[in-house]
Amino acid sequence: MNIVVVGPGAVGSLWAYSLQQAGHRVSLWGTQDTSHWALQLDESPSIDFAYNQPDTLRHADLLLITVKAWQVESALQPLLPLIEQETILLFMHNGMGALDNLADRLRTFPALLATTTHGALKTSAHTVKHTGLGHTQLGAFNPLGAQCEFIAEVLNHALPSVAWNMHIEQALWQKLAVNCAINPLTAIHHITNGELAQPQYRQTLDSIVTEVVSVMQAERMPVDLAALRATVDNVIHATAANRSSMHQDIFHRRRTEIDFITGYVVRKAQQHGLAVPANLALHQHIQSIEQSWTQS
Ligand code: KPL
Repeated sequence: MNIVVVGPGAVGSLWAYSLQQAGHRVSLWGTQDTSHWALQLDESPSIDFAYNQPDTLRHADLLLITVKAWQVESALQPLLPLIEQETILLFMHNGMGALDNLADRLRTFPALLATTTHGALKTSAHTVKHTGLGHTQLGAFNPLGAQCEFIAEVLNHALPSVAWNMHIEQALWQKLAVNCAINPLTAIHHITNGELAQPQYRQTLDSIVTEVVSVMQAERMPVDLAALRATVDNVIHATAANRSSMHQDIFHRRRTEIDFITGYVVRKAQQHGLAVPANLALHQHIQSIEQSWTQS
């Protein structure tokens, strides 16, 4: 397939490299002013990718959009007039709600949503490390996307394991709950994911997850509080040495995904008339850190 990876950060680069290795014609689209970009995955040889070449968009069968949630709209708007209506759009990012304002414009394209637990780290502009094996789930964002189940097999061949999920919203909510629990707390306290296992965080983690579950129930998402709480603990242990993406963003003074993680839960809670004080406090705390950078 002709594949363009839009936003080749850590996860995008991991997929770009793996898909190219699996025999696809992969190119990159990003913010650099260049026509080629070399990428190296772990100890494998470096591969040279076409970069920001409009022809690759015109011939794309698949756009894999791996920019951050808050960049999705601005990254995609200028590309839509340049691609064919048959081009499949696959979105992979943390958080929810990034496509809310785009749904109408995407109606004529097959659009898919994915969530992955693969760990990836950009160790330099041209090198990426695959820090943890994971699982990827994808499903339809719109009716045209529902006809693209075969993409799961394409991805599975390149970077297993991948499964099609008829209820991708449920998987996205589960991941959202994990991110609500881990990301803001690790960012605020400057700690690794594993340090959240310390007893002083137990009460806050319980409150965060309980609130997210109440919103999920209001959204009619099937959910089990004890199972979700156990999932959060499992991720804390499985990624114990990691610094969460929000922790890294705060450390590097980059805009975080808080508005699409905790902020999404807060907005949904307001719509349902539910109180989510623990999540609200974390949302405000991260926002105030971000605001302090523009003021200083
Ligand atoms: O998705 C993550 C992130 O850092 O954004 C977790 C699961 C918390 C792993 O670090």
